Amino acid sequence: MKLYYSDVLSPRKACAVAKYLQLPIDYVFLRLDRGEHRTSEYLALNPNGKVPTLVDGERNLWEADAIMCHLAGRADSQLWPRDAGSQIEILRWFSWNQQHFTRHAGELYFEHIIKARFSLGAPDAAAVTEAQKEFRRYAAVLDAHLEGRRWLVDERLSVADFAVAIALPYAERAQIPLNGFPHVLAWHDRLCDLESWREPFPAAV
Ligand SMILES: N[C@@H](CCC(=O)N[C@@H](CS)C(=O)NCC(=O)O)C(=O)O
Repeated sequence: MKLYYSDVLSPRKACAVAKYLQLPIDYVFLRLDRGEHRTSEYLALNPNGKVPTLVDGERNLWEADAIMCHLAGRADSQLWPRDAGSQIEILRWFSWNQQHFTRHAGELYFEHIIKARFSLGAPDAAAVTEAQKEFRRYAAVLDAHLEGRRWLVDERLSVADFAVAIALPYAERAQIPLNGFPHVLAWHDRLCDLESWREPFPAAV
């Protein structure tokens, strides 16, 4: 398997799961600042011109959530449980995360980290205020769900945890407001016990 990635948010999910599962993978780092994700060769694999992309035999797979599930399946891991009830729960969290939680956390990551890194100008104060407000709204939902639970689904670690928490390692630098959400913080601390979560990228990066 070949995993095309860069050291940014969405590929971080795929890299963290690949490392957690200790799968044999050829990692291909793409320099976004050089447009290496926009070459015709890469667009043939992923017409969106985004990272990550996984190539497994004849299959080209894009979208980090799908890649995590595929990797878990290849490793026969319960990170992507086999029973339909658990899978539906995970899909629910994937959808919620993309539409709400990491949508707003990702906006803060963009405003505070990506803009500085790629010289895209100063953070937009109005966008930051709005994203923080919306983030808090959904963080409250997550916090209530996590009260009395260790993990999001079925009381065991799953790809849902890797997906929903993905922006939280950047919380301080991205000014993602986690104060007042103790169960979210405790859950993220549990993830931080995993080396693959703290250090998801291959050593060269
Ligand atoms: N929904 C996609 C999002 C992929 C995505 O937006 N990747 C960003 C990095 S986090 C990217 O490739 N940005 C480069 C660009 O848009 O030029 C996924 O989850 O894989």
